[in-house]
Amino acid sequence: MIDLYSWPTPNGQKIQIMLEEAGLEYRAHAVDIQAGEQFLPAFLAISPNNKIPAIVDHGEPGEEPLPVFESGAILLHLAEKSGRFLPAGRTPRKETIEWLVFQVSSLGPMLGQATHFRRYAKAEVEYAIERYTREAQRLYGVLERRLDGRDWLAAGEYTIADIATFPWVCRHRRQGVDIAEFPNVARWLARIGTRPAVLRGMDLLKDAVKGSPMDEKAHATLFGKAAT
Ligand SMILES: N[C@@H](CCC(=O)N[C@@H](CS)C(=O)NCC(=O)O)C(=O)O
Repeated sequence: MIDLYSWPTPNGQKIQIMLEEAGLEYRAHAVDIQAGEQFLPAFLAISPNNKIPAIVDHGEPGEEPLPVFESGAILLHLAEKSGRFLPAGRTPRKETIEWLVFQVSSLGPMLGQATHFRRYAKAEVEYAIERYTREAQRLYGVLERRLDGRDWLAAGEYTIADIATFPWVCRHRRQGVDIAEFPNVARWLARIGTRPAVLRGMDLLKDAVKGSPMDEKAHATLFGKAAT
């Protein structure tokens, strides 16, 4: 059994999708990051960077519960546990890890900044909007070239690299990206977006969000002094 601590943001949804795809048994717990639940000591004990997602894998009977934080580490852990979505061959495994790391270290942080300055920043900072929107468009160009003649990002099959990337790229509008300019990416999005496990993973915990508006208090919790 796995305890999942999440919130339906792109980083949370990666793990929600993976658990659904791999058919692993899990219990989902909402961590309301807009209400500051990520700063509670019990959550910090599993996720010291006060961010979702995190899991506790209870493993086999007799094993110690294993906490894991950072979405990339969680995806690798779940892929190894389930034996799915991380091919074993030398080159396919290397490619999958490369595109997973590209997502967690380049794509996610930059698309996050584009969204922040376009949608959440209190002041309209033109320089930051331009800088991060341009960077988002450049990164979509990287994906577009990679998906030219390929159905999947790595290894010639659906892997944790695709699972990690999908919940970020499906939010292209708020990142200032016109997906029509990236037809290979648009086709890849459509290919993944109809998978039943992806739909279930994307929907998980959505009801919890309905009771947690993104108001002044939530903004201060996420982006104000409390967040430092
Ligand atoms: N590098 C982390 C990033 C996780 C992350 O940024 N989580 C956001 C939601 S998408 C969060 O928990 N934010 C709450 C906060 O910063 O206080 C990962 O990939 O797991």
